[in-house]
Amino acid sequence: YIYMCRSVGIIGAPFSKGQSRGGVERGPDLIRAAGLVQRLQEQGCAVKDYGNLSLEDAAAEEPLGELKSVRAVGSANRRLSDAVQAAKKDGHTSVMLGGDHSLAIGSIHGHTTAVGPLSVVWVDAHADINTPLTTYTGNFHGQPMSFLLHELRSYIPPLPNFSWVKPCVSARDLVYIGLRDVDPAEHHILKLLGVKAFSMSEVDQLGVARVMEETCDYLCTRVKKPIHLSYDIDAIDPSVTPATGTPVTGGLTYREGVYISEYLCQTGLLSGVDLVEVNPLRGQTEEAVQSTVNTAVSVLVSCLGRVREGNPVPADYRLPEP
Ligand code: HAR
Ligand code: MN
Ligand code: MN
Ligand code: MN
Repeated sequence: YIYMCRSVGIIGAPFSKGQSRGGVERGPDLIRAAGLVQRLQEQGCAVKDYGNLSLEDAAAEEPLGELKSVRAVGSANRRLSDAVQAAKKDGHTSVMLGGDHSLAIGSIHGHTTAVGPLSVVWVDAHADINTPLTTYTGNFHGQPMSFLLHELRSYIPPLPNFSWVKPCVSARDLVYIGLRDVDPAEHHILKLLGVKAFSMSEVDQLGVARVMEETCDYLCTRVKKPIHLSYDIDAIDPSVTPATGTPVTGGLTYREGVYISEYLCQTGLLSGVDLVEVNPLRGQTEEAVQSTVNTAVSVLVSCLGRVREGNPVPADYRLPEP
Protein backbone atom coordinates (compact mmCIF):
# COMPACT_ATOMS: atom_id res chain seq x y z
CA TYR A 1 0.00 0.00 0.00
CA ILE A 2 0.89 3.60 -0.46
CA TYR A 3 0.03 5.42 2.73
CA MET A 4 -1.12 8.80 1.60
CA CYS A 5 -1.22 11.94 3.66
CA ARG A 6 -3.94 14.07 2.22
CA SER A 7 -5.49 17.38 2.85
CA VAL A 8 -9.24 17.15 2.81
CA GLY A 9 -11.80 19.92 2.40
CA ILE A 10 -15.25 18.97 3.69
CA ILE A 11 -18.31 20.79 2.36
CA GLY A 12 -21.71 20.08 3.90
CA ALA A 13 -24.59 20.40 1.44
CA PRO A 14 -27.82 20.01 3.43
CA PHE A 15 -30.19 19.99 0.48
CA SER A 16 -33.20 17.77 -0.21
CA LYS A 17 -35.20 19.40 -2.99
CA GLY A 18 -33.80 17.22 -5.75
CA GLN A 19 -36.29 14.63 -4.51
CA SER A 20 -39.44 14.57 -2.43
CA ARG A 21 -38.43 12.99 0.88
CA GLY A 22 -37.43 15.19 3.78
CA GLY A 23 -34.55 14.17 6.01
CA VAL A 24 -31.71 13.83 3.50
CA GLU A 25 -30.64 17.42 4.35
CA ARG A 26 -29.52 16.02 7.71
CA GLY A 27 -26.84 13.88 6.08
CA PRO A 28 -23.86 16.21 6.54
CA ASP A 29 -24.37 16.71 10.28
CA LEU A 30 -25.01 13.02 10.90
CA ILE A 31 -21.90 11.97 9.02
CA ARG A 32 -19.84 14.49 11.00
CA ALA A 33 -21.43 13.36 14.28
CA ALA A 34 -20.33 9.80 13.48
CA GLY A 35 -16.73 11.02 13.72
CA LEU A 36 -15.65 11.65 10.14
CA VAL A 37 -13.26 14.52 10.90
CA GLN A 38 -11.56 12.73 13.83
CA ARG A 39 -11.21 9.51 11.86
CA LEU A 40 -9.57 11.39 9.00
CA GLN A 41 -7.20 13.21 11.34
CA GLU A 42 -6.28 9.95 13.10
CA GLN A 43 -5.22 8.47 9.77
CA GLY A 44 -3.00 11.43 9.01
CA CYS A 45 -5.22 13.71 6.94
CA ALA A 46 -5.15 17.46 7.36
CA VAL A 47 -8.82 18.40 7.47
CA LYS A 48 -10.50 21.69 6.76
CA ASP A 49 -14.24 21.64 7.42
CA TYR A 50 -15.89 24.42 5.45
CA GLY A 51 -19.14 23.81 7.36
CA ASN A 52 -22.58 23.63 5.79
CA LEU A 53 -23.69 25.75 2.88
CA SER A 54 -27.06 27.42 3.33
CA LEU A 55 -28.95 25.95 0.42
CA GLU A 56 -32.58 25.53 1.38
CA ASP A 57 -34.82 28.52 1.01
CA ALA A 58 -38.17 28.02 2.68
CA ALA A 59 -40.14 29.44 -0.25
CA ALA A 60 -42.24 26.74 -1.87
CA GLU A 61 -41.95 26.58 -5.63
CA GLU A 62 -44.51 25.64 -8.25
CA PRO A 63 -43.42 22.71 -10.40
CA LEU A 64 -42.37 23.61 -13.93
CA GLY A 65 -44.37 21.03 -15.84
CA GLU A 66 -43.27 17.78 -14.21
CA LEU A 67 -40.06 19.25 -12.82
CA LYS A 68 -39.93 19.84 -9.07
CA SER A 69 -38.03 22.69 -7.38
CA VAL A 70 -36.18 23.70 -10.53
CA ARG A 71 -35.00 27.08 -9.24
CA ALA A 72 -33.97 25.73 -5.85
CA VAL A 73 -31.91 22.95 -7.46
CA GLY A 74 -30.29 25.40 -9.87
CA SER A 75 -29.30 27.93 -7.24
CA ALA A 76 -28.16 25.37 -4.63
CA ASN A 77 -25.88 23.76 -7.18
CA ARG A 78 -24.46 27.07 -8.24
CA ARG A 79 -23.46 27.81 -4.64
CA LEU A 80 -22.03 24.33 -4.25
CA SER A 81 -19.99 24.68 -7.42
CA ASP A 82 -18.40 27.85 -6.04
CA ALA A 83 -17.63 26.13 -2.72
CA VAL A 84 -16.01 23.12 -4.41
CA GLN A 85 -13.93 25.43 -6.59
CA ALA A 86 -12.72 27.23 -3.47
CA ALA A 87 -11.80 23.96 -1.74
CA LYS A 88 -9.88 22.76 -4.81
CA LYS A 89 -8.07 26.08 -5.10
CA ASP A 90 -7.06 25.69 -1.44
CA GLY A 91 -5.39 22.42 -2.50
CA HIS A 92 -7.76 19.94 -0.87
CA THR A 93 -9.35 16.72 -1.97
CA SER A 94 -12.95 17.94 -1.94
CA VAL A 95 -15.49 15.90 0.01
CA MET A 96 -19.12 16.92 -0.50
CA LEU A 97 -21.56 15.54 2.05
CA GLY A 98 -25.16 15.50 0.75
CA GLY A 99 -27.99 15.98 0.59
CA ASP A 100 -29.54 14.34 -2.43
CA HIS A 101 -27.74 13.38 -5.63
CA SER A 102 -28.86 16.42 -7.64
CA LEU A 103 -25.89 18.03 -5.87
CA ALA A 104 -23.49 16.18 -8.17
CA ILE A 105 -24.22 18.87 -10.76
CA GLY A 106 -22.57 21.57 -8.69
CA SER A 107 -19.92 19.34 -7.19
CA ILE A 108 -18.65 18.01 -10.52
CA HIS A 109 -19.03 21.39 -12.24
CA GLY A 110 -17.00 23.10 -9.52
CA HIS A 111 -14.38 20.34 -9.47
CA THR A 112 -13.76 20.40 -13.21
CA THR A 113 -13.83 24.21 -13.32
CA ALA A 114 -10.97 24.21 -10.81
CA VAL A 115 -8.81 21.32 -12.09
CA GLY A 116 -9.74 20.66 -15.73
CA PRO A 117 -11.06 17.47 -17.38
CA LEU A 118 -12.08 14.69 -14.99
CA SER A 119 -12.82 11.01 -14.95
CA VAL A 120 -16.09 10.35 -13.14
CA VAL A 121 -16.88 7.13 -11.26
CA TRP A 122 -20.57 6.99 -10.37
CA VAL A 123 -21.38 4.38 -7.73
CA ASP A 124 -25.15 4.03 -7.49
CA ALA A 125 -28.11 1.67 -7.84
CA HIS A 126 -29.42 4.26 -10.31
CA ALA A 127 -27.93 5.89 -13.41
CA ASP A 128 -29.26 9.40 -12.61
CA ILE A 129 -29.05 10.26 -16.29
CA ASN A 130 -32.67 11.13 -17.08
CA THR A 131 -33.01 14.40 -18.96
CA PRO A 132 -35.65 16.95 -17.89
CA LEU A 133 -37.68 15.56 -20.79
CA THR A 134 -37.34 11.84 -19.98
CA THR A 135 -37.89 11.98 -16.20
CA TYR A 136 -41.25 10.70 -15.09
CA THR A 137 -40.72 11.49 -11.40
CA GLY A 138 -39.71 15.12 -11.97
CA ASN A 139 -36.96 14.68 -9.36
CA PHE A 140 -33.59 16.21 -10.17
CA HIS A 141 -31.66 13.57 -8.23
CA GLY A 142 -32.53 11.22 -11.09
CA GLN A 143 -31.05 13.61 -13.69
CA PRO A 144 -27.70 15.13 -12.68
CA MET A 145 -25.49 13.28 -15.18
CA SER A 146 -27.59 14.54 -18.11
CA PHE A 147 -26.63 18.14 -17.36
CA LEU A 148 -22.94 17.31 -17.15
CA LEU A 149 -22.35 15.31 -20.35
CA HIS A 150 -21.21 17.10 -23.50
CA GLU A 151 -22.98 14.45 -25.59
CA LEU A 152 -26.41 15.29 -24.11
CA ARG A 153 -26.13 19.03 -24.61
CA SER A 154 -28.80 19.21 -27.33
CA TYR A 155 -31.29 17.24 -25.21
CA ILE A 156 -31.31 19.67 -22.26
CA PRO A 157 -33.86 22.50 -22.35
CA PRO A 158 -33.03 25.87 -20.84
CA LEU A 159 -34.24 26.02 -17.22
CA PRO A 160 -34.43 28.85 -14.69
CA ASN A 161 -31.27 29.12 -12.53
CA PHE A 162 -29.47 26.58 -14.70
CA SER A 163 -27.89 28.87 -17.31
CA TRP A 164 -24.52 28.69 -15.47
CA VAL A 165 -24.36 24.87 -15.89
CA LYS A 166 -22.15 23.98 -18.82
CA PRO A 167 -21.58 20.37 -19.89
CA CYS A 168 -18.11 19.44 -18.73
CA VAL A 169 -17.74 15.63 -18.81
CA SER A 170 -17.30 13.35 -21.83
CA ALA A 171 -19.27 10.12 -21.95
CA ARG A 172 -16.06 8.13 -22.42
CA ASP A 173 -14.74 9.50 -19.12
CA LEU A 174 -17.67 8.14 -17.10
CA VAL A 175 -17.98 4.70 -15.46
CA TYR A 176 -20.97 3.41 -13.51
CA ILE A 177 -20.73 0.77 -10.80
CA GLY A 178 -23.62 -0.90 -8.98
CA LEU A 179 -26.55 -0.23 -11.33
CA ARG A 180 -29.70 -2.24 -10.79
CA ASP A 181 -32.61 0.20 -11.26
CA VAL A 182 -32.29 1.91 -14.61
CA ASP A 183 -35.26 3.50 -16.37
CA PRO A 184 -35.87 2.54 -20.03
CA ALA A 185 -34.96 6.05 -21.29
CA GLU A 186 -31.80 5.96 -19.17
CA HIS A 187 -30.89 2.57 -20.63
CA HIS A 188 -31.39 4.03 -24.09
CA ILE A 189 -29.07 6.95 -23.28
CA LEU A 190 -26.37 4.66 -21.84
CA LYS A 191 -26.39 2.54 -25.02
CA LEU A 192 -26.60 5.57 -27.35
CA LEU A 193 -23.54 7.13 -25.74
CA GLY A 194 -21.70 3.83 -25.17
CA VAL A 195 -21.20 4.58 -21.49
CA LYS A 196 -19.09 2.07 -19.57
CA ALA A 197 -21.25 0.51 -16.87
CA PHE A 198 -20.71 -2.31 -14.40
CA SER A 199 -24.20 -3.21 -13.24
CA MET A 200 -24.63 -5.58 -10.31
CA SER A 201 -24.62 -8.38 -12.91
CA GLU A 202 -21.04 -7.47 -13.87
CA VAL A 203 -20.08 -7.20 -10.21
CA ASP A 204 -21.45 -10.73 -9.75
CA GLN A 205 -19.78 -12.01 -12.90
CA LEU A 206 -16.35 -10.41 -12.58
CA GLY A 207 -16.03 -9.71 -8.88
CA VAL A 208 -15.35 -6.27 -7.51
CA ALA A 209 -11.55 -6.52 -7.87
CA ARG A 210 -11.76 -7.06 -11.62
CA VAL A 211 -14.44 -4.39 -11.93
CA MET A 212 -12.08 -1.87 -10.34
CA GLU A 213 -9.12 -2.96 -12.47
CA GLU A 214 -11.20 -2.61 -15.61
CA THR A 215 -12.62 0.71 -14.44
CA CYS A 216 -9.19 2.23 -13.96
CA ASP A 217 -7.70 0.66 -17.12
CA TYR A 218 -10.61 2.12 -19.06
CA LEU A 219 -10.34 5.58 -17.53
CA CYS A 220 -6.55 5.73 -17.86
CA THR A 221 -6.16 4.44 -21.45
CA ARG A 222 -5.70 7.95 -22.82
CA VAL A 223 -4.42 10.32 -20.14
CA LYS A 224 -4.54 10.03 -16.35
CA LYS A 225 -7.07 12.61 -15.29
CA PRO A 226 -8.13 13.45 -11.75
CA ILE A 227 -11.00 11.23 -10.62
CA HIS A 228 -14.32 12.45 -9.23
CA LEU A 229 -16.13 9.74 -7.25
CA SER A 230 -19.85 10.34 -6.86
CA TYR A 231 -21.00 7.80 -4.29
CA ASP A 232 -24.72 7.28 -3.69
CA ILE A 233 -25.12 5.31 -0.46
CA ASP A 234 -27.97 3.34 -2.10
CA ALA A 235 -25.34 1.55 -4.21
CA ILE A 236 -24.74 -0.58 -1.12
CA ASP A 237 -27.32 -3.18 -0.18
CA PRO A 238 -30.26 -1.92 1.89
CA SER A 239 -29.53 -4.59 4.50
CA VAL A 240 -26.45 -2.47 5.32
CA THR A 241 -27.60 1.03 4.33
CA PRO A 242 -31.39 1.08 4.75
CA ALA A 243 -31.70 4.77 5.64
CA THR A 244 -31.92 6.15 2.11
CA GLY A 245 -34.73 7.51 -0.04
CA THR A 246 -34.86 4.90 -2.80
CA PRO A 247 -33.37 1.62 -1.53
CA VAL A 248 -33.02 -1.15 -4.13
CA THR A 249 -32.46 -4.74 -3.13
CA GLY A 250 -29.45 -6.69 -4.44
CA GLY A 251 -26.73 -4.11 -3.87
CA LEU A 252 -23.03 -4.05 -3.08
CA THR A 253 -21.86 -5.65 0.14
CA TYR A 254 -20.19 -3.47 2.75
CA ARG A 255 -16.85 -4.97 1.72
CA GLU A 256 -17.38 -4.36 -1.98
CA GLY A 257 -18.46 -0.81 -1.20
CA VAL A 258 -15.33 -0.12 0.83
CA TYR A 259 -13.07 -1.88 -1.69
CA ILE A 260 -14.20 0.53 -4.43
CA SER A 261 -13.08 3.45 -2.26
CA GLU A 262 -9.78 1.84 -1.28
CA TYR A 263 -8.95 1.03 -4.86
CA LEU A 264 -9.68 4.53 -6.13
CA CYS A 265 -7.64 6.02 -3.30
CA GLN A 266 -4.68 3.85 -4.24
CA THR A 267 -4.70 5.22 -7.79
CA GLY A 268 -3.49 8.52 -6.32
CA LEU A 269 -5.88 10.26 -8.72
CA LEU A 270 -8.90 10.72 -6.46
CA SER A 271 -9.48 14.46 -6.31
CA GLY A 272 -13.13 14.92 -5.35
CA VAL A 273 -15.77 12.78 -3.63
CA ASP A 274 -19.53 13.06 -3.11
CA LEU A 275 -21.34 11.00 -0.46
CA VAL A 276 -25.08 11.44 -0.93
CA GLU A 277 -28.58 10.18 -0.13
CA VAL A 278 -28.15 9.30 3.57
CA ASN A 279 -31.64 9.97 4.97
CA PRO A 280 -32.14 9.29 8.70
CA LEU A 281 -35.92 9.64 8.39
CA ARG A 282 -35.98 6.59 6.10
CA GLY A 283 -34.44 4.29 8.70
CA GLN A 284 -36.94 2.14 10.63
CA THR A 285 -34.79 2.03 13.76
CA GLU A 286 -31.88 3.88 15.32
CA GLU A 287 -29.67 0.89 14.41
CA ALA A 288 -30.76 1.16 10.78
CA VAL A 289 -29.75 4.81 10.71
CA GLN A 290 -26.43 4.18 12.47
CA SER A 291 -25.53 1.32 10.15
CA THR A 292 -26.14 3.60 7.17
CA VAL A 293 -24.19 6.52 8.59
CA ASN A 294 -21.28 4.37 9.78
CA THR A 295 -21.04 2.78 6.36
CA ALA A 296 -20.94 6.24 4.79
CA VAL A 297 -18.04 7.15 7.11
CA SER A 298 -16.21 3.92 6.21
CA VAL A 299 -16.60 4.63 2.51
CA LEU A 300 -15.19 8.13 3.01
CA VAL A 301 -12.23 7.27 5.23
CA SER A 302 -11.32 4.55 2.73
CA CYS A 303 -11.33 7.15 -0.04
CA LEU A 304 -8.84 9.12 2.00
CA GLY A 305 -6.22 6.58 2.90
CA ARG A 306 -7.69 4.19 5.43
CA VAL A 307 -6.52 0.62 4.76
CA ARG A 308 -7.91 -2.45 6.46
CA GLU A 309 -4.50 -3.95 7.24
CA GLY A 310 -4.04 -0.99 9.58
CA ASN A 311 -2.55 2.45 9.02
CA PRO A 312 0.96 3.36 10.14
CA VAL A 313 1.79 5.44 13.19
CA PRO A 314 3.15 8.97 12.73
CA ALA A 315 6.82 9.17 11.68
CA ASP A 316 7.96 10.25 15.16
CA TYR A 317 6.33 7.27 16.89
CA ARG A 318 8.50 5.27 19.31
CA LEU A 319 7.46 1.85 20.49
CA PRO A 320 7.04 2.10 24.30
CA GLU A 321 9.72 0.28 26.28
CA PRO A 322 9.10 -0.88 29.88
N1 HAR B 1 -34.71 6.86 -12.03
C1 HAR B 1 -35.64 7.42 -11.09
C2 HAR B 1 -35.82 8.93 -11.33
O1 HAR B 1 -35.45 9.42 -12.34
C3 HAR B 1 -35.19 7.15 -9.72
C4 HAR B 1 -33.97 7.91 -9.26
C5 HAR B 1 -33.70 7.48 -7.93
N2 HAR B 1 -33.01 7.90 -6.94
C6 HAR B 1 -31.77 8.05 -6.54
N3 HAR B 1 -30.87 8.25 -7.49
N4 HAR B 1 -31.44 7.91 -5.41
O2 HAR B 1 -29.70 7.64 -7.44
O3 HAR B 1 -36.33 9.62 -10.52
MN1 MN C 1 -27.93 8.72 -7.16
MN1 MN D 1 -29.40 5.99 -6.21
MN1 MN E 1 -36.63 3.38 -11.32
